[in-house]
Amino acid sequence: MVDFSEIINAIQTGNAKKSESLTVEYLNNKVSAKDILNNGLIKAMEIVGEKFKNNEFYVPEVLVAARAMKKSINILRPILAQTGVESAGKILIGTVEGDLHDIGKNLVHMMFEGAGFEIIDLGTDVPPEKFVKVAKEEKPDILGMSALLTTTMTSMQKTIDLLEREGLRNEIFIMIGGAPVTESYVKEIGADGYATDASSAVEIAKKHLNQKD
Ligand code: B1M
Repeated sequence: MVDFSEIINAIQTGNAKKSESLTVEYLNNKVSAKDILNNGLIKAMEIVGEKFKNNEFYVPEVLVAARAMKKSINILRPILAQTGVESAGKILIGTVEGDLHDIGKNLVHMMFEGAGFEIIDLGTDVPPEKFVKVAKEEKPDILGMSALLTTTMTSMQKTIDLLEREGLRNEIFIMIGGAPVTESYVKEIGADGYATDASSAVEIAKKHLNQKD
């Protein structure tokens, strides 16, 4: 059993150089990319997520940890693709139309990436038509929408309505989030799930995908 405490520590402290060099070192020592991903990178981001939830970490710490994790993922990605490691699920994510806030959405993206999900990130100001077009093409397990403005959160409803009209609604688990979004808004617009923070978003997604299996 390989001891991944060094890389877990490097990621948690946002030491991207160390995380990168340790990843290369593990690979040179014939540790599998899958092992490094599951027991090093994902483990580290789980701890970061937990600390964020408990207010032991704030946004800057999460961002630097995610950046370190990304350095390692970039090294592992081509190897993982070759060895056909299954992703935890596919998520299509974006900030809704008219809304340019993306700090929270990017955190959600990074936590999903850290948890082994395949992410398609459409960025900000994403109109319902774009969400639906890409959902048709990519067939994600989950559609995640983020909104920070009370004036733009209505676009979530428009996206769900369009998915419904296009016959895709029941194929996809729809998650929403962002400061003005509430549990009752989920029911109001007919979404499936809501999370107050990035690590809870991953927990909810995993729970849903496990139930589906
Ligand atoms: Co804007 N802004 N802003 N802003 N901005 C707010 C949101 C606001 C509350 C400030 C205020 O007035 N007190 C207010 C909204 C009022 C309202 O609608 N109720 C506001 C406004 C009005 C505006 C403008 C209209 C200002 C203007 O131009 N007059 C304008 C709109 C531009 C536009 O979008 N069209 C605007 C612009 C901007 C900046 C560009 C300057 C900048 C954004 C930069 C960027 O994102 N790249 C900005 C910022 C930074 C903020 C504040 C200060 C911070 C938002 C943030 O990043 N929070 C914000 C005030 C505040 O919140 N204190 C404010 C940190 C982030 C980690 O939290 O995004 O909530 P959050 O994400 C969390 C959770 O919500 C959750 O997980 C994340 C991590 O834990 N989550 C999800 C988020 N998405 C999720 C999705 C999920 C699950 C969980 O599933 C899919």
